[in-house]
Amino acid sequence: PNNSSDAPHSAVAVPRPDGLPRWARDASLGIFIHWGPYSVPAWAEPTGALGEVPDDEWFAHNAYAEWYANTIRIEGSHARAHHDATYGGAPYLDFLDAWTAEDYDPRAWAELFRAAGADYVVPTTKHHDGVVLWPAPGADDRSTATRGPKRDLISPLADAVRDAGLRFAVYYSGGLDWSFEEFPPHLSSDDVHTLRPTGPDYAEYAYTHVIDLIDRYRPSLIWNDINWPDAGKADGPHSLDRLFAHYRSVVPDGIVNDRWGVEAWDYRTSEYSHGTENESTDGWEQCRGLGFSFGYNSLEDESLTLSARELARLYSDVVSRGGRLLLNVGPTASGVIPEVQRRTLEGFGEWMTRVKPLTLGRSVLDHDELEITSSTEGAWWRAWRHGEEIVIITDDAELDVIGTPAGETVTVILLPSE
Ligand code: FUL
Repeated sequence: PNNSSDAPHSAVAVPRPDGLPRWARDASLGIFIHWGPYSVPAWAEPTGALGEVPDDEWFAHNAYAEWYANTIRIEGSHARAHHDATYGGAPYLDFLDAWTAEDYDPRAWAELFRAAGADYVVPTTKHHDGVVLWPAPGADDRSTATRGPKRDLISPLADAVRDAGLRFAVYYSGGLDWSFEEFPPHLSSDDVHTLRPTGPDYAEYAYTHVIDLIDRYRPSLIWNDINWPDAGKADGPHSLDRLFAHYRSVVPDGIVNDRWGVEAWDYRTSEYSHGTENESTDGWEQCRGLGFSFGYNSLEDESLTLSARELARLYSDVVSRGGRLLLNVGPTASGVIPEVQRRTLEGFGEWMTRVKPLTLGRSVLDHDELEITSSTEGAWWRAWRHGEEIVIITDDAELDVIGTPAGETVTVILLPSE
């Protein structure tokens, strides 16, 4: 961080000098929630995973339903054609008014996440469309508190999540805000980094928002996205330094991710196949949806959604490599977790009742240190250390462990069958 200011707040240290707090080291599963006006059209082309679709194709065919407001602005895109045919080309913010959240039951969500084995929950409080899900200062014209659901959607979730024994965190899009000022649509990753609000007005706006989130909800993690307004990176009344200092004073064991556009983070992130170079750093976290989107995409059926077995495999892989999985759910506009997603979480949760306790205090184990045999060709397995015990997750019932580095006890757990 820029710690050069003389002001007393400049002593803030990001990352924390003593590394990640205990809760974040023990954590292995977060639940991301992308919920917004985009959940009303709930439409995107399921083109593939971020990082696997070429950049010059991604934006016009964006698989992220939460990018709908941008994708429909791209001439000739299928999303534009869909939007024109289905909604007569209506202004995007009409979806905010159409979003009622009438079935929203944060306690049911929190219970589902707890049962899935989650440690923390990260809802979007403002995504790139600029719509705020809480009574954010200066945003009444684009807030769920005044339009659409006509309520603070974040507060009851914070309470429900904490009552279920999980940590509460927030996502905030500091880099992009399509409501704050006009920009041409983003057609490339370069556009994302150059066509964004960066001036002092927006720096103050975003700063005030995140301070408000900290004071109201005391989040255990602030997951900023894309970047931070450049004017807020320098010293001044709305500097990131001040923001971090305030955060540390209100939430002493709170942490921040790595998307502030400055050299300041408590841990690094990856997203689908993007940023995988970060996956060897201490305390890294991979985020992704159950399908190819974060926001609910009604085109994603079971065939495009991870099964409990696939999710268990992904989770085991991440955990074995020292990471955390931040797995996204995309609720419908009415506030229900779609059946395809719920089924996966429930199946996974059953398996997690055995696995989860074996992840607390875990550490990475060099797979070459294990001697494994199987009658199955190319058996899949992942392993980590848990105290004096070695935990092995495999899809192979024939797998046999014949040697461990120090003769430790071995616990072998099979993946769920489907
Ligand atoms: C990305 C965003 O552009 C996506 O919409 C999503 O929020 C993901 C977690 O971060 O950078």
